[in-house]
Amino acid sequence: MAAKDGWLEAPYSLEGKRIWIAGSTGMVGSALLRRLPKALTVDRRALDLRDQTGVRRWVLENKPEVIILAAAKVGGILANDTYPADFLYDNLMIEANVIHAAYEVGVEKLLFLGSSCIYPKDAPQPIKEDALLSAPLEPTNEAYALAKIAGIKLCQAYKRQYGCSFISAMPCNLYGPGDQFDERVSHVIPALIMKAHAAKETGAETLEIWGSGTPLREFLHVDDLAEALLFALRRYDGATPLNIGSGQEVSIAALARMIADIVGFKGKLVYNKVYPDGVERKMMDSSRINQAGWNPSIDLETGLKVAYAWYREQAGLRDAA
Ligand code: GFB
Repeated sequence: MAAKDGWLEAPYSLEGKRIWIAGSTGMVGSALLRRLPKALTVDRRALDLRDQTGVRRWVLENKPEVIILAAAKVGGILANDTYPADFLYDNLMIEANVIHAAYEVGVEKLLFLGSSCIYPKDAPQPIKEDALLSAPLEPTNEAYALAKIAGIKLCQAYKRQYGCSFISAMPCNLYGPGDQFDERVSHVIPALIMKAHAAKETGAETLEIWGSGTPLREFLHVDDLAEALLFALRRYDGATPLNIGSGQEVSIAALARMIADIVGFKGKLVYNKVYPDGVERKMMDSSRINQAGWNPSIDLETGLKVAYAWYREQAGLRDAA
């Protein structure tokens, strides 16, 4: 039974449950799979989550009892701004198909993952959950944000109309092992790790940073997020989405300096204002989950070192640093 503010009096047990991690090859999904190695997974070549018939069939055949919906089309500021149709369509289809199939098969619990970009561009900071839909969105990621808002609303609607235990979590900007290292789609951390490493290797004198360097971002290591999601699955059953942030805010300029130092790039950082800054600030208020007992454990500098080590490892660059 849900007690105050959606927190359960007795935790929900995941022990022995058939848990499906939808999106198990992504950064968040693989962090969850490291913690839930027996979870059900399905390869994207075997099941396209945008295919309603395929998703319905797979879910009815595999009968998960718990679903973590970590599958999404994601990308950095430029990818979001360049491909709004893909970000809106793919994410709407994935969410609608998985959430409806979860209802049809009668799962005990579903956790949907959103993003801090669902909140208004000029939301009061730190952003509380009740800022949702109170003002216009940031234009560079409006399509993705609208899709994620639709996902939250689907969870709330199935909960209200059918009593489903569908909850949603809103992480801040994430990074860590399994991130997308591809300049066209990367978020800022993998992009700068990749660019700083290449600049060091080629002996370049400058490193190009997009935008002005002044925007502030809150970053959370994906392993911290995975712990928070398991915490929420066991302890939370509220309709209101749950903010999950690190509480640590940094400017893009300071982040770029940190990454350059970790990678060992000694040249100059050059800001290219042709590229968008995006929202100036999006620091979330995560006090609800903090007060319930979850707190992050990986500070940004430690996490960046781990992310750089992972990048070198997977790119076969063991001797490069
Ligand atoms: O991480 P990022 O792409 O996402 O960019 P957003 C964050 C900031 O870093 C922006 C700057 O101000 C960028 O201009 N930046 C500097 C760079 N250099 C680079 C670079 O080389 N690559 C990238 N990508 N950025 C995304 C949303 O917004 O955040 C998504 O578009 C999602 O929808 C995600 O919400 C978490 O924080 O601006």
